[in-house]
Amino acid sequence: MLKVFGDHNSGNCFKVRLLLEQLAIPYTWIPVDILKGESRTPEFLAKFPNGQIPAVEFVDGRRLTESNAILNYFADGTPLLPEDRFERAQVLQWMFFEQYTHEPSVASARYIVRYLKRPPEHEKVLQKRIAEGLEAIAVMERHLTNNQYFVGSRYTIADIALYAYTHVAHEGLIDISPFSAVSRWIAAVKAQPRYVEMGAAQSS
Ligand SMILES: N[C@@H](CCC(=O)N[C@@H](CS)C(=O)NCC(=O)O)C(=O)O
Repeated sequence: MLKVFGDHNSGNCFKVRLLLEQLAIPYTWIPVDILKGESRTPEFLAKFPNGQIPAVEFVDGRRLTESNAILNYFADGTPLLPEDRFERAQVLQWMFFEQYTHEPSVASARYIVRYLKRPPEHEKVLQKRIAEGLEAIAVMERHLTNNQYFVGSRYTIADIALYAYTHVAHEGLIDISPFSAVSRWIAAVKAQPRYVEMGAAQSS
């Protein structure tokens, strides 16, 4: 069976789990504790040289990393990745935004608070990440004020990529409640068929 190496509390890993659940693709979840260095062992690095999760291993031995690359692979040929060439590029546009602008601030603030327990020596960086995170959420708000979803008026993997850390942004002390369009969109993602909560046990 397909193996997914991940951490149930990681947003990047949650993206993969949410998509596999929504597409009803069976998989085995293999927990990896990054704080214990389990993604940096010689065995893990031999399989996945970048030493990060999520990482997937197919039955035939092929492997894939980078959450958004994994989403693109599994969503290909499904309604969650548009066939139209321009819309596909728009999906990538938002996924690159997520990785370059959104995740480094929103996920990083959450990591400092939730995983590192907000040590005083990280406070300056935390405040910077919170400010940057709010700017990223404001970009989403501007788009979602006039659009129901990120691409093509329907739910795609661009929504999954951006939802993962946005819906838990408060865990990094980023308050998204003033952003009404983002809040409405979060409710719309939660209402999607076969939605699962982050951190929940795997069902397949
Ligand atoms: N760009 C990567 C980021 C993956 C990433 O940052 N993974 C974190 C957990 S969320 C990790 O493995 N950290 C452990 C480490 O870097 O040693 C993706 O989207 O998959």
